[in-house]
Amino acid sequence: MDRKSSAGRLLLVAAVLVVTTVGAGGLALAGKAGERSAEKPDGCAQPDRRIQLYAVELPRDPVTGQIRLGYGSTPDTASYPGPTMEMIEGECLAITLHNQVPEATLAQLRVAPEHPLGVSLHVHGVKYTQLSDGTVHSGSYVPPGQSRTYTWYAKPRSAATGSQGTAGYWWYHDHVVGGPHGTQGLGAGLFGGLVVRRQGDTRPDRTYVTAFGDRQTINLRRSPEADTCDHMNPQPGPTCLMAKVGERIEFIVIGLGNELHTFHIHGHSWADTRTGMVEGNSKPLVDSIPVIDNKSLGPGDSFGVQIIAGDSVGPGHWMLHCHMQFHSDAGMYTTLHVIEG
Ligand SMILES: [Cu+2]
Repeated sequence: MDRKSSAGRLLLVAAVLVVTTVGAGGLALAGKAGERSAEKPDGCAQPDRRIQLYAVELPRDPVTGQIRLGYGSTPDTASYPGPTMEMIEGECLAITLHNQVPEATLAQLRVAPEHPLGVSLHVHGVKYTQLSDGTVHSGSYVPPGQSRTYTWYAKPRSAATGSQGTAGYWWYHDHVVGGPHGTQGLGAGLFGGLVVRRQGDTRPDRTYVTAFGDRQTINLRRSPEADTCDHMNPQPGPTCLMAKVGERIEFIVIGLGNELHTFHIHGHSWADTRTGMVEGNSKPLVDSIPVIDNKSLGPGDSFGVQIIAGDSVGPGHWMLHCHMQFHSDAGMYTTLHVIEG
């Protein structure tokens, strides 16, 4: 325990040094007019916010015995999926990733002996430079025991330039563990959700990530492991999707792996828009947007859904599942537990 915490302190010191070095380099580059920074995307001279992220080894899967890895805001809170990231358009976020996964574990997951050992952070949807790509290809990964700072920019929408902005529902994941596409890192648990909001967006009361993956899993678990809620006293978490009647619930839905799935919730529906909502009551607008309760999800896809828990249907244990019948039959389902507020 002592050894672990002193190692943690050393890592923290190392991370501070890395951040300082990268920060200084970025400043120097940004100081020269017209020169593009190697560390930061255009429009992101200085991070608005800095956070820490740890990649750690977790206890093995209790059912399959597979190696499990997770990202966490602290080493002790790492999970799969990892912490949900939230950004506002216009924001620039610096994330320092600390690789605490044992070298021997990474070696076990490696599919070719010449592939380097490390973990990384690769993100969808927002802007980043090659140095924050999170690949072996660009050298932007973290060897065991080391740290690296990644910079993400939630570029805003601009009517003037035609830029569509980055608001939406995205995800982040490892791209290095096992092989050049991070397939083994993803399969072990190194993934999480990202939501980029626009100023003025209605904020949900709760956000859950559901990643639909191979072997008929949701967040790498099949039912009954996908739902560990105590029905009398549910505590929200990756394996306990709960809400109070009337709360606005947001799901970040992610397609992992190689197969097609669908996202379906009983008793609830949503508008098929960026946020799952339609603002205003203009009939042409309202009629142009379908209201759905089932949406297809391909590998690498992500989307968001917002619902009002128990809206007109009340409390209950509402099934949430893939509607490919052989997937749901094999355990690709969980429950949204809606309780009285
Ligand atoms: Cu499925």
